[in-house]
Amino acid sequence: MITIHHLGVSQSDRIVWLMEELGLPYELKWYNRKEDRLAPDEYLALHPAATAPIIQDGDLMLAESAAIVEYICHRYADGKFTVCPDQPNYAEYLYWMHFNNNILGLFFAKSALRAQAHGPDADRIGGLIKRREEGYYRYLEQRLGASPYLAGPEFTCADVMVIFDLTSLPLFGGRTIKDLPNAQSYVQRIGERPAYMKAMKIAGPTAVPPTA
Ligand SMILES: N[C@@H](CCC(=O)N[C@@H](CS)C(=O)NCC(=O)O)C(=O)O
Repeated sequence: MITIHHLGVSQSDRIVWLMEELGLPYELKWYNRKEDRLAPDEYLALHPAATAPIIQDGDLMLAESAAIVEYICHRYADGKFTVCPDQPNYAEYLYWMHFNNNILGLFFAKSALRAQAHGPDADRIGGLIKRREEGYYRYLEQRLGASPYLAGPEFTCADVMVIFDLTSLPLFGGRTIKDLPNAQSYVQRIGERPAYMKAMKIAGPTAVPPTA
């Protein structure tokens, strides 16, 4: 059975959500963040990349959300929620599967810039971050005006990948979607999915760790 090593208030909630969507069994191991909001040493020791999420499947320890969701869907669910190269929306699927890393990259750059607000390159880097952030969210809003889900008419792993950026990242100072009506309706639509509601109760940002 797959073990999800879940870091509290983190992107690993998307793996819980995926397992609930697929109806697959899993074991959840919960790790609280430290006072400084970073992962505890016990979590960092799980994998050389030391990022959340991490899953364990037998001897395999796998990091990186996009790799994890594809791995689970292909290995345990006959490719459900994925899009194959011969399908018309394959390119859209790929793009939105990778969107999360763009947003995360900007989020970390913004956080670093906030800490170095008066450095020599602050204006130039700040301008670049703003331009790229506007571009990503402009495209997101445009896409969700044209399509109910990111990869096309059906719910896929691309949706599993992106929701965290729109719901939880703002809790850490990331960009909100208050000015993006299509993105807001999309978040609401996803929020009504029973598996999503269940997963957020178990592992979402306001969930509490199970008592041992
Ligand atoms: N691209 C990676 C990003 C992983 C990542 O940055 N995870 C954060 C949690 S949201 C993390 O590990 N934070 C804890 C820390 O670095 O101390 C993925 O999607 O898995």
